[in-house]
Amino acid sequence: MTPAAQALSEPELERHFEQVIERDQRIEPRDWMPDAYRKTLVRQVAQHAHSEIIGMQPEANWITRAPSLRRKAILLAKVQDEAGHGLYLYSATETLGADRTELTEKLIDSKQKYSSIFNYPTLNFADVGVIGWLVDGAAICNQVPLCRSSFGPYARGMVRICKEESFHQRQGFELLMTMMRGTDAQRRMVQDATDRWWWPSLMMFGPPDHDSPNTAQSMAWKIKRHTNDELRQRFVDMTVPQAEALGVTLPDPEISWNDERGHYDFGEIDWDEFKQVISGNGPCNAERLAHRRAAHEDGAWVREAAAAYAAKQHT
Ligand code: FAQ
Repeated sequence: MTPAAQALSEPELERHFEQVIERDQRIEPRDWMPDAYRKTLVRQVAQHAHSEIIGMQPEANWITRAPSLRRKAILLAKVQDEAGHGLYLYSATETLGADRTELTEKLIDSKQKYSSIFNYPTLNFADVGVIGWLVDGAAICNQVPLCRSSFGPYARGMVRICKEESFHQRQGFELLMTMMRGTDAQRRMVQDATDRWWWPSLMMFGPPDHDSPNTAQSMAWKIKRHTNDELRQRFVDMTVPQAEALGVTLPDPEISWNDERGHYDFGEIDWDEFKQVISGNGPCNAERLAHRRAAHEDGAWVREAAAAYAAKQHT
């Protein structure tokens, strides 16, 4: 807190915070903020960071089996980008006073969530393309508005992350276009991957608005700029024409243009499946966490060596 702010009473600080939000300015780490604002940001940003790190696993599964050197180099770079996104986001939580080691422990002890989407398996190489197209596509739809989030470090981090995610989405689409121009077997692989990833991609946007405990307050604080359902609709509207251009069928017979609403209608999401996945019972939850836990333990010597080296610099 600046010396001038230190002289203000709590109600005055609160009024100042509200004015900053009203004027669409940014809250910065040293500014006064309500405890609940800090807490919800740490929750959302940590969960976002964990998602980027756990999200490396499904695609990394294909690095050693990529069909060409070019595809391997692209995939390797993409997976490394996700690690970078995790690091920017953990840094943003540290500006809020969180401790990255503690957050990692909460992740591997299943005390904090990560995105439901990364609990599904990647069964064939078309999954890599479909993750780029649908998963990065959904991530961009959700994250572009976060570039205007009220907390400065999060909003600024998101600008760079979104640029990289846009590139990821295009690489996924390009891979799928190439496969769709290939053999019948390749086209079947793309359709199969689309069938498996479509519904989980819609779940990435979170529960429906009437069942989303955090949305109203996060919107009032301008952490979130749109509701879960608004962003999900935006994603469907953007993706249906892309599926047509690719020549794949989205696995939902209820998708149809609604002239009156000016949007595509779509079918009911299986919210029971979503609840199962976020409570740890998805197809790959146990595998993803076991892998993350093992990587953490295997990296203990690196952390110790880095700490010893840092201590030496101070003597
Ligand atoms: N999965 O009240 P709401 C990526 C939880 S990054 C798991 O609606 P909120 C890049 C929620 O946390 C993908 N949990 O919550 C990439 C809350 O739990 P809690 C990650 C979910 O925060 C691509 C409870 O349900 N992106 O893909 C999910 O207002 C390719 C109630 O929900 C972000 O994290 C879910 N899908 O809205 C990487 C973006 N949805 O803590 C590798 C930032 C909800 O109260 C490869 N986050 N929950 O127990 C957000 O925009 C928001 O946090 C939402 C949820 C929209 C995800």
